[in-house]
Amino acid sequence: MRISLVQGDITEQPVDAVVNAANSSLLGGGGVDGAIHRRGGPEILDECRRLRASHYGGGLPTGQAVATTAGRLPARWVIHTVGPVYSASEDRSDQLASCYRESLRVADELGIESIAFPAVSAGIYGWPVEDAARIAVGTVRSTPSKVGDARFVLFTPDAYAAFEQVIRL
Ligand code: AR6
Repeated sequence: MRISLVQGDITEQPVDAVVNAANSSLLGGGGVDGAIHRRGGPEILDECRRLRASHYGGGLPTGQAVATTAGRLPARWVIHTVGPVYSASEDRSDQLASCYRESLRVADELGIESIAFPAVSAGIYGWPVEDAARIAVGTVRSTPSKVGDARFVLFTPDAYAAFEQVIRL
């Protein structure tokens, strides 16, 4: 698997799947979630609503991932995953790692070749970006998958710099 970094907006990535840092309601929100629904259009929310009704009435659990159409995005699929809210008193790293592992598992189920990840939990959910980057890169590197092209798409220069530090190691 080739792992690369891009600074920019994940909604512009022409990849098979973009990963969304969603919340368990699957009904949208701010940050990258808001951007994906805005740019992708209502088809994504329609499918999220159907998934809630059929499988996730209680919400998509933290650390899990599920795919929908990508609507009008230049991608084929959106893989929604729910990161943990950062806690200084409890180590939730396994849940964050699970987001990346489960997204890759769903990607393999779909048979896709390229995937773009945001820095899950590193925005509204408050995860320190250096630590989020270490978990993200470490997990994607160590997870066996048939995906050939995995990109981390970082919105801010700070997030890009943090991922760049980690990826060199
Ligand atoms: N492309 C790539 N990265 C982005 C974009 C974008 N268009 N927009 C923001 N980011 P966040 P979380 C970065 O807050 O911390 C939502 O309300 C952002 O700079 O989107 O997992 C959900 O519904 C940060 O580095 O996700 C949940 O309620 C990273 O994406 C909650 O926020 C993640 O920030 C999830 O919080």
